[in-house]
Amino acid sequence: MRLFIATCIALVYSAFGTTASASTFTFDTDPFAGTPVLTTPGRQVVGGELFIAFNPATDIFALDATVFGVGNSVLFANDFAQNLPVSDLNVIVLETFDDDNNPLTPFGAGNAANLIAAQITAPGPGFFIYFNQSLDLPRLVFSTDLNDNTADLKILARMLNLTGASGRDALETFTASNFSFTTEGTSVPEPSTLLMLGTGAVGAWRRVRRRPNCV
Ligand SMILES: [Ca+2]
Ligand SMILES: [Ca+2]
Ligand SMILES: [Ca+2]
Repeated sequence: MRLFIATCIALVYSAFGTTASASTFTFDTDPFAGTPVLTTPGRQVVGGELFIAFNPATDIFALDATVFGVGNSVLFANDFAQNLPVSDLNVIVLETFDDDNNPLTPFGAGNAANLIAAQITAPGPGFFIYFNQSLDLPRLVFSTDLNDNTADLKILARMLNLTGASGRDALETFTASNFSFTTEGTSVPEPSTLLMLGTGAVGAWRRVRRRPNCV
């Protein structure tokens, strides 16, 4: 019996492990809401990003295609700036980690965006991941126009687990599978509906909790 229970616990743990290791990070709200960024001339970089742990082997960024104004298809490249395709691109993982080989001028989101803008020639919004030299970790960024070195930027996330040399090495393992464009933003429920849904969800959870068939 003891062995049986131990086996059950092990199975539960392994099932949990599988589920917990695949995370989806959803971004479906206006990145510049409440800011004058888009009507202010030149580039502004807006922070306030999510602090996350991201596993490129399993995890996904779910990005609302309507909210961000991108097409329905992820057009992906993971490369050094000078090797990026010049068009048909809306998600970039930038393997270039510095633009002047000088640590006294830390490589930031603006530097990364400039390298990308210099390479590509087709206008359009998009996302990029770059390695921030000061923070020593990668960040996910939205650009209103990847082609334009004055486009506004919103930092969406920083990946706290991908620091240092191993974090830089991890960037090359990102693929298109780590990104999903969704269209949920077109059917976001009204706040009152959300409140009702929330109450219902809590009720459902309580009903599940009261079920006696859990051993
Ligand atoms: Ca601006
Ligand atoms: Ca530098
Ligand atoms: Ca350009």
